[in-house]
Amino acid sequence: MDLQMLTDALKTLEQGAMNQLKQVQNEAELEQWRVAYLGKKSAVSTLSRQVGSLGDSERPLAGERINKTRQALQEALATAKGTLEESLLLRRLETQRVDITLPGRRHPRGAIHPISRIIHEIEEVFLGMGYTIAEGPEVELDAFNFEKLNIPKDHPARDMQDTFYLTDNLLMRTHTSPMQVRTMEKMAGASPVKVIVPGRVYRRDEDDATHSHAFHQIEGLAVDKGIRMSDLKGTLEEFAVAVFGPQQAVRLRPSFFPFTEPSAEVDLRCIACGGSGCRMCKETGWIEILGAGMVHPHVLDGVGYDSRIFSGFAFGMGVERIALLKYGIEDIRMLYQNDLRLLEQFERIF
Ligand code: FA5
Repeated sequence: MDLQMLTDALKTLEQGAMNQLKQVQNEAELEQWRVAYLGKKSAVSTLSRQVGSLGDSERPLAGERINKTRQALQEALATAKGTLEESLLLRRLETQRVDITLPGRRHPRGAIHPISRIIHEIEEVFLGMGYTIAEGPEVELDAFNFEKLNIPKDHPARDMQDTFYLTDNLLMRTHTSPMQVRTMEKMAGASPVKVIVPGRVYRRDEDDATHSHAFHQIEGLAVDKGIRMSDLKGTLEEFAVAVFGPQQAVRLRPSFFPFTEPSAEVDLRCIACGGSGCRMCKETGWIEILGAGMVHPHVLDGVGYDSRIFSGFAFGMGVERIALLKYGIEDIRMLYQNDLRLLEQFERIF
């Protein structure tokens, strides 16, 4: 081996390396190339170990040429690496392209159910009139649902409110009126009482367009000295105007409830026809929404209010009926079917 041979070998080596580098397609191949041409066992390393066998005058020159070759290879490696990374990045950008003009993914958001909505709305109206809100049990004692409301066992009024019994004395409440008794017993003769009670109630009614076996009521109760029937009417008129608008009117018809005297059924002027008569109001111009009356003296005395000093009014409204009227829904069953086509019409509040 002399300097000339070494120089030729380096030249061939460099040419071969450069040609091969052009074929490199990916990082693994580039690494193989690096190990082959610049690694410890590469041809360059082998040649550099042979420098020792050259004469003194040739050795520095040989070292210099070897270094030059190594340097050329290293530079080529760096350039190739840069090019490769760039092309890989371009390929990735091409395949993983993000279309920023695509519409975003919609996250479904809930809306308040029309029944809850109308309950909230009615609560707001009565809170504004100084009422508080209470809730009572849906599984109720016969005593509260009937007896203390002046409906003894075997009273014919029970027929109108048949229900689901758990035991002889325990039943699914048929109305929110038991909360009249519970509230007054808790207040034990103190006044004034002004409370509304929203909640679910149950009856053995056949389901149809206006009846459900489970539905909602809002009970109202006001007890104080000197409360009169005109207070009841004024309160209900204010409620009707707040929920249905300034044109709304209410009508009281004589009725019977064992726990109120006098008693009334309260009608709203028909929302659909404005009172002229249509299918919705069965041509009467009015739609019944609640039962009401002056709290019966027996009930007051039974819960510790002296009926010679105190008087009060109470009402129980059917929430579904009010929702049907307010939102123009034709069948009460639509409120329970969870059909999104109906529910999506209500403004999303969350
Ligand atoms: C009562 O339930 C009495 N507790 C109301 C009351 C309270 C009177 C306080 C006096 C003093 P009634 O059975 O009429 O009354 O029902 C009241 C309202 O509930 C009805 O006007 C109606 O709007 C609604 N309602 C009654 N039954 C059903 C049913 N099966 N499905 C849907 N709504 C009903």
